Amino acid sequence: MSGLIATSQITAIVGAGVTGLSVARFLVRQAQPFVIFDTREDLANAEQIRTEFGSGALELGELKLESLSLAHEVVVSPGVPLSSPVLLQAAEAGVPLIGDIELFARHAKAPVVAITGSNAKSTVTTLVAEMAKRDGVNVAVGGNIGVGALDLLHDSVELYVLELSSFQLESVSRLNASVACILNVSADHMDRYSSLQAYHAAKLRIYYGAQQIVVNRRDVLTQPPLGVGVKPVGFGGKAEFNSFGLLERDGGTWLAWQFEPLMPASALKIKGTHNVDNALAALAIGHAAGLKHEAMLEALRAFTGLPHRCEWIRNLAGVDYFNDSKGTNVGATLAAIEGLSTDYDKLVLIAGGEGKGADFSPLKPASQRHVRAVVLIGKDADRLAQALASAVQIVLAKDMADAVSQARLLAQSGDAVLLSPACASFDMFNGYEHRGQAYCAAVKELVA
Ligand code: UMA
Ligand code: ADP
Repeated sequence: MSGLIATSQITAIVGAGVTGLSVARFLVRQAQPFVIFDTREDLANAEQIRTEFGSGALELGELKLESLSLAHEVVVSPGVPLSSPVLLQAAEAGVPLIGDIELFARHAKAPVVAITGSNAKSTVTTLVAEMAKRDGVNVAVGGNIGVGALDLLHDSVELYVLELSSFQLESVSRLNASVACILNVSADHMDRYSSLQAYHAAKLRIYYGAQQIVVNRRDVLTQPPLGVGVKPVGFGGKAEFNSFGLLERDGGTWLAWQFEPLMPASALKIKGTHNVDNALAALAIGHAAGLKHEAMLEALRAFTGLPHRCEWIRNLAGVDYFNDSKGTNVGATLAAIEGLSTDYDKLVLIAGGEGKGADFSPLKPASQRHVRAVVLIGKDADRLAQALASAVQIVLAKDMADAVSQARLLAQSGDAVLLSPACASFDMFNGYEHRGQAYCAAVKELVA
């Protein structure tokens, strides 16, 4: 480790992104020495990092075992697979590999609400944080939602609400959350995991040491492993004991705690039946965290949703246009199709991009039922076309503007056009926000 004295007290931080820099700031506060490693030789903010943390605090280029094995601990960023050969060698050499969430769990003094799932994490995390605020709780929200968890640590915080990815959970030994929830499990990141079981196993780590557990009653993969010994609170499906579910009242559907109606589903501003599930999940998590029902219901009534998640953009010629650019895997797109289909005659779906090794075939039955036509873009357009062949009309588009204009021609009054790609965006865009913005711009440019 050039620039720092090699002692067993040095922490190696792998990755100089949001996580790595939050770890560095944390270690500065703890007066602990560290070196940040990043495999990108041309790291754009390298000089800024050296100015902030010292000239010897950053090493760029290939990770080397000689460097890592001098550390007493290696804090690995979530985007760096623990299965990288050099990390495996470091672990074999006896150097503990941890993540920022493990460090966070060691130091957080207030209760932690931990939320994972293949989809709906950001929506539910934001909702729970809004509920806590309405209840007068000083809440800090972060994790996979874009804010390093260690940046949240503060003595004044009364409740932490963390969105956690499978990548972050892989490197946690015992989170000890006050409330832990897996919202749903469907295949994602199959380019990183050897199987759905391996991905599922990473998600299940959220339950280790949890005082309360919230599960999706309609998704068996969200159940804790045998032996966890905590009776879960449930959400989803029909009203049931110890659960937040749905019941019919006065000709409408109501969100309910056990058999007590709380509010009509129609009072939610977020669209689609999948968002009704998200509201129930947030209620169950907030309830387990001890939040007052009244405050939680106020938050639900006010919440208009996050951008790029089944976000209504405009109506043109009797057709509603939705931006669900954050639908980056098959499960998300299925939920968006099924969630919106109840309100429209048919959908015209815009999909495609970088498929992350996904099997697209589960989209076929829902497309057959609810989709008039699919307009495909991006690297895996052909794989999607093969998976959906014979189920639905398929059109290929050269870019987003072309996709939107083709979708407009295909949609009929009473339909909705839905961008929900079931893919990551990096083959054509800088991220899902960029892709969503390109879609919104093209939709807004359509002339009446
Ligand atoms: N890097 C290496 N070697 C590698 C791979 C990456 O050195 O082999 C370096 C990169 O050059 C870069 C840094 O590591 O400088 C990036 O680290 P990272 O990919 O772990 O990303 P962070 O910026 O630390 O952001 C991470 C999460 N990103 C990922 O898990 C990929 C962010 O989630 C999260 O908000 C942030 O920590 C704070 O917790 C984003 C995400 O895409 C939103 N998450 C995935 C998802 O939601 O599907 C899991
Ligand atoms: P995440 O943070 O897990 O990616 P988001 O709240 O950002 O979750 O939503 C991402 C996408 O997941 C949405 O754009 C939508 O396509 C899909 N989605 C939302 N709610 C659900 C749900 N309850 N089940 C499955 N998919 C969902």
